[in-house]
Amino acid sequence: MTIGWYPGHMHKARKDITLALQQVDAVLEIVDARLPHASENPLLNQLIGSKPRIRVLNKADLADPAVSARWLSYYREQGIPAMLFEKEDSTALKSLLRRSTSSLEHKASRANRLMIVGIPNVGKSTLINLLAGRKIAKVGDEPAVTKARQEIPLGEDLVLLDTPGILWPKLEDQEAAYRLAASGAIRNTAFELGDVGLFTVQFLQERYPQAVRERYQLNPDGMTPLALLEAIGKKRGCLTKAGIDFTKAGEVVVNDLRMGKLGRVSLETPDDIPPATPAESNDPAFATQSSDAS
Ligand SMILES: Nc1nc2c(ncn2[C@@H]2O[C@H](COP(=O)(O)OP(=O)(O)OP(=O)(O)O)[C@@H](O)[C@H]2O)c(=O)[nH]1
Ligand SMILES: [Mg+2]
Repeated sequence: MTIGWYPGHMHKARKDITLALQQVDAVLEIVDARLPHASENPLLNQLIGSKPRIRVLNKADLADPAVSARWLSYYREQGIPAMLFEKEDSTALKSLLRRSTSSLEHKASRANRLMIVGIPNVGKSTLINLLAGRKIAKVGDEPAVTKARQEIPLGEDLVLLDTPGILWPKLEDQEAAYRLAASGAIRNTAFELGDVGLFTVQFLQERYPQAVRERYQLNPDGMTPLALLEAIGKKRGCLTKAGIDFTKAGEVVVNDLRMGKLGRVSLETPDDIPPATPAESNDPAFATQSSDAS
């Protein structure tokens, strides 16, 4: 099944972000630390252009720390300012605030404007609330909670802009689309949970077999991914009159992954970045960050 999700409010939000960016001084681009490349939106990349920005690898508490360290070195090599973040880390919050305001000069005419952008459900509004020190932006454990841009003044000199999470019209890389779906960035009704559950089970078998043993008390060695999903479904009572309910079994695995019940799992490493096709390397929508951004 081909996965894609680009509802009308995202199209509207994209237009709104494009306009609002004209008045923005710096950008925090939030990606998911478990899948930093798949969760990087090429549309936003194009829109942000050369404005100062920091790529924030959020939900680092759910990602495999060894893999996160590899991502940080990868971005360092690429000259992309990036940092790991998780909502409980107050030291990282102070450092993020310091880094994101360091490039901003005081303006007599208006406050500086810092926009937070990223895919759905990646933690933008949570971060806004942490930066603001109060619960001002609506947060929720599902994609598309924020439907419209919101401006939050932080003292006299700074305005934070929360934005709706956006994806892009066609998810060309379907492997990446499955990672996005597994992570929670795409609404569950936009894909088949059985398919994404199967993808997740296969991934765990390959990279985190110990997590399967510990969580489900099953030995995944030598099993097909389908047999493993079936065994998990049987253990968790995901049954219909006709046999195993693969949608429910898929949901069990995907929810366990999203809630960190399988331990700290990264869904991709820098080695998983597909080589750019010639079309992509000429297309500004796929351009990586310009070197003058700090
Ligand atoms: N484990 C973990 N969960 C987080 C972190 N940051 C945010 N979350 C959770 O992620 C979910 C989504 O958070 P939001 O802040 O609403 O995400 P958003 O990017 O604003 O989402 P949209 O507005 O739908 O685009 C919530 O359940 C948060 O509690 C984090 O650092 N670690
Ligand atoms: Mg939000």
